[in-house]
Amino acid sequence: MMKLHVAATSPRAFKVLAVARYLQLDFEMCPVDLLNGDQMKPEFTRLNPNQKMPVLEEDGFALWESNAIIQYLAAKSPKAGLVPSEPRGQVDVLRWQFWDSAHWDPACATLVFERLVKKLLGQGGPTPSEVEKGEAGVRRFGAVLNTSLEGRRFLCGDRLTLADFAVGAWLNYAEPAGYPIGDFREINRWYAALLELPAWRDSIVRPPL
Ligand SMILES: N[C@@H](CCC(=O)N[C@@H](CS)C(=O)NCC(=O)O)C(=O)O
Repeated sequence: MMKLHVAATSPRAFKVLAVARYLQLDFEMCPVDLLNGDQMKPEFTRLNPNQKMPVLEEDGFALWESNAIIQYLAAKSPKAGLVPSEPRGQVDVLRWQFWDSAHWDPACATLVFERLVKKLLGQGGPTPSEVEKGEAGVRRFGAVLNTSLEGRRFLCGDRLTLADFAVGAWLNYAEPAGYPIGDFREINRWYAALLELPAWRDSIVRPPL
């Protein structure tokens, strides 16, 4: 049985769980308690030397990096169409996954960390310069996302793909982490459509991280 090692409140875990549920794959959920330092334990470090979740484990195969994990999940159910079959469609999905890892994830994660996680860790209030950096990133890359969504139902066109899961996952924290996206109407319209997916709604776990 495939195992998913996750701290379910994290957007990086969310995308993995939501894709697995959308595809109706069988899996065992193995909770990783980050506050308790589970990620530092030798048995977890053997799965991911970076000591970070999520990790997929199956028959001696361990895969880390959430965007790689969802590619693996999608490859198990090619007919579901979360990755298009033709090359340009495939690289469009990959493009948004790389964009997420390089730009969107770091910007959103900065605000989630400063405004929510620090409180949980007892590390005091947000650092203004970090909040400014996170907000600037969300505004800058959010503008790109907003424009890219114009005239299309989902991020890569009219069909739901992995790109929607990868990029949209961070929007689950838009309100509690105060992302400055109120004026981005396309993003808000798109996110409302994602929330209509049962697999999406069922995978949102609060409280934050
Ligand atoms: N790029 C990685 C990031 C994974 C990551 O940063 N996970 C965090 C939680 S959201 C973690 O496990 N942190 C534990 C630590 O750094 O000690 C991915 O997308 O899978």
